[in-house]
Amino acid sequence: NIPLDFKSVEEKWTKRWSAAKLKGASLTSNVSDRSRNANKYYILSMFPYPSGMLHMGHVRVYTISDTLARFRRMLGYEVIHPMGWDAFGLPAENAAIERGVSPADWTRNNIATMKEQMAMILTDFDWDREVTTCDPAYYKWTQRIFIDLYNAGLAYRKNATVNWDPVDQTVLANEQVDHEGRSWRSGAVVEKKKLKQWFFKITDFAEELLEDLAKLDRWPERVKQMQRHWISKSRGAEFIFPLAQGQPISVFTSRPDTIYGVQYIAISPEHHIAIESAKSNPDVAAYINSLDVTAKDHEDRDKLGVFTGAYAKHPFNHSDIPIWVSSYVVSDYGTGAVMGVPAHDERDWAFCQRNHVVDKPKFVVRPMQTNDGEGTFENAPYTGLGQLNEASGEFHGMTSNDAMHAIVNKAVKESVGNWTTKYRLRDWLLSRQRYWGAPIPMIHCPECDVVPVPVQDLPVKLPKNAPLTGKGGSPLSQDQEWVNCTCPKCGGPAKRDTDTMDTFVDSSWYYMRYVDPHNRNEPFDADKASHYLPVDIYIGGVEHAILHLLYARFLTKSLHKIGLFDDSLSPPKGHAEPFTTLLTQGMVHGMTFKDPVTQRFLKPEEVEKTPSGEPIIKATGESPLVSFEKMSKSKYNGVDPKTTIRTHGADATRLHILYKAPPSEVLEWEDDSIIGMRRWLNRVYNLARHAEGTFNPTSPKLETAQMTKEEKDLYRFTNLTIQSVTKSLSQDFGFNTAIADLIKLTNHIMALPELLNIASSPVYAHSLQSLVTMMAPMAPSVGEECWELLTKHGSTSIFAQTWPTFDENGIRVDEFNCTVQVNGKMRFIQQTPIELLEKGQELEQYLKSSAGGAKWLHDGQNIVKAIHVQGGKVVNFIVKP
Ligand code: ANZ
Ligand code: ZN
Repeated sequence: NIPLDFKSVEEKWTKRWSAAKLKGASLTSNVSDRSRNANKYYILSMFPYPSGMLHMGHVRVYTISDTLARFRRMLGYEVIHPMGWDAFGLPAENAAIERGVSPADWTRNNIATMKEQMAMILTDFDWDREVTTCDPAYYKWTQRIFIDLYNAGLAYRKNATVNWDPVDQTVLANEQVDHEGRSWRSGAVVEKKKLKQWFFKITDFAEELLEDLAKLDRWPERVKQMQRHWISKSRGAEFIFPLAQGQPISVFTSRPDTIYGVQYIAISPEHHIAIESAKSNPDVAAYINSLDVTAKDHEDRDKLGVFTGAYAKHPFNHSDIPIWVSSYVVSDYGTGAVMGVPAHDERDWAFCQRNHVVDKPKFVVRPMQTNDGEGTFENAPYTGLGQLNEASGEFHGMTSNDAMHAIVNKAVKESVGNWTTKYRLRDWLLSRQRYWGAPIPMIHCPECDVVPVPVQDLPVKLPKNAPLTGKGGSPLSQDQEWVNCTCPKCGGPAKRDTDTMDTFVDSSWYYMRYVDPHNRNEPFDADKASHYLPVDIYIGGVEHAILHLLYARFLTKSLHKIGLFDDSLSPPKGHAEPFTTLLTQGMVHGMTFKDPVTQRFLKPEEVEKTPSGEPIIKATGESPLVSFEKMSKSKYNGVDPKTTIRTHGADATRLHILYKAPPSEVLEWEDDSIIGMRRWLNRVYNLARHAEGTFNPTSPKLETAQMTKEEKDLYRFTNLTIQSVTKSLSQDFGFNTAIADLIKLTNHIMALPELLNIASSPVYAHSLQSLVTMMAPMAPSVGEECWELLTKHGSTSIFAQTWPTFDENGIRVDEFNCTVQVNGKMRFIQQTPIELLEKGQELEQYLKSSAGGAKWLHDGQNIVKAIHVQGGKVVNFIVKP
């Protein structure tokens, strides 16, 4: 056996592949012939941010998508497997601020580095489809899409209280603020600021985005649940509370049965009545002003409120209801006003107690069984459903559910309310006061207000000279030459919008650009989009479950709606969903050592291994605590893909990634276990070397009649392997089981008595060919090398081979007809596996447990003996009565 020199094998094939590509993909030419009329298969891995460093997480995604792409091509699909760069965003701008390099140069260099790293893991991306979001040739179309959405009424500008990140000096979308009120990127506590901002009307699609989740049967349930929760649909009622003068206040409630328990109304500080009231009421003004100052301690702020001095009328009993202002009422949910029912709502209870709104909660619903729950503020609100008490007049005695209907019916009749549906989903705020993004292609004219940049003037390129300081809002506004322009409508002096778009806009449509990346007239050709979309499988991190995946769904639906493409050509019809299957890969965790005494994380060099392989701390001789955790600098548990590939080779690294855990689970990285994959590659390589010169490629299906018993066995084993590996790779992404199956096949081949008798056995050739072919998508360079050894030099690439087909005949076990007699009388004929011929007792047992046996040879009978005739083709059971 010769050890495989993986380094030179990798180098050799990387060179050959790129040479072949340069010559016009001659390497896989017969693949494209084969797929001319085939079904398309669009494999997409989430494009990376060009940070300059490929980490193990990247290696994992790209290994998965590359394996699937090679596999599907061999199956005969027209595969597209593109790659690009999510290249706008803050790190480039921060690098510019810190180190004075231009964001464009920084990004370009990082892309070059990462491209090399991607080549190191032998990925075969369609580089002719590459897109880079910071390239004017790309963001021209991002801007065009913005204008299209604007023209369709799906982009609009409004004054809004926005989330302001004081560290990154920019506005954040709601989705980018975590539940503690911190920025997803900088971690800073987010402040509130009032700014005029651009929004996409994602709320127009709230129902569709929610409904269509049901169609995504190949998405992880967890991701769909997170989206459902984010959109959060709520059924309830709206009630109108008239005022002595002016517009009435409308409230949204999920509990119309508590209408008689209303003791106050609370409106958000941004409600027009609050703003109006602040003009004449200094207390209200002071309260509202205090909100900006104390913006940081969310908690306390939301418990306080102020009485406006005004009253509304209860819609049914016309009693006076005091109107309060409090920031616990969210301005952009429901109607921005709530009917306060302290007796039955936790928050209203707490609010009343803290601000002394009323003396005593008014209970209107009691639990069905008991009288519990009524009392003073010393007790607790009763938030469950139940039965209405005498406080609800004509509804006294009804259950909550019945009362809700009766009460809303009455409200409808009296025109003071109705059923309604609300969503928690907010419109997508996309203005960013940063430099490194696509400029918003709008012009502000003192005469004409907002005017889109004419399409023929796109792209609005980023100015080269904007000062980057990270302080004080939009850098673009500092470049006066860039800002001042002419109004396209009236020709007067005007100014450009100085904000850039949220980078999530760039990434919400990149997979559409991939289908037609060089189009100079439109974002993409409608027919091409209809052909290639939706993406068949999308692979990426679960951290994008809401933001990116929801935005992408919204963009697909809105572009579909305005007619940029028609998905009716590609199944499933009328889908308007971007990604059919979603595979969320798990994280890669690194081996982490901790000192059990000091609890300090240990560097790998502080730990050594005993001869038996146990880790010990060099300094103390003690055993460290060992765990697997998310890789991080502070835990010294990072693994650099480059080092691993240099030590073990790209193929072994890929195999290890695929073998160690199912793709959606956490992968615990252990360098040691790569050795197993190297050994396997070595074995396959040596099998191929042994067959060099004598191997003849075989037809996919062989005649079993002439085979020896060993050949039949091998053929059967091979076909079972083909069947299961094909299923693993095409249906459940069980790469680990596929590899395990292929290792078993390798062992089976190696255990054959006559390893060398290859030339004479097409069955053996078939097995070897199948093994090497099925291994190739996962271990491409060793796959090629083996194939070249087998087929001699100058032949075509293994990736131009067709995937082995499964031969149903090959797994059929041979059978014979056994004639069964009882006391010499023929009773039944039983199909019996050939192995049981001449196997006295085993054969008898098999016949007894057959259907015929159950009838004629059942337990109660006393079988004395069995006589085997013709070596067992006839069996005569002698039974005593
Ligand atoms: C009266 C009431 C009585 C309520 C009761 C609840 C219990 P979901 O189900 O999440 O949609 N609410 C309405 N608009 C609000 C806003 N803008 N800011 C803060 N809270 C608001 O929640 C609906 C409930 O949340 C509504 O029903 C309202 O309080 C409150 F026993 O109205 B409820
Ligand atoms: Zn104008």
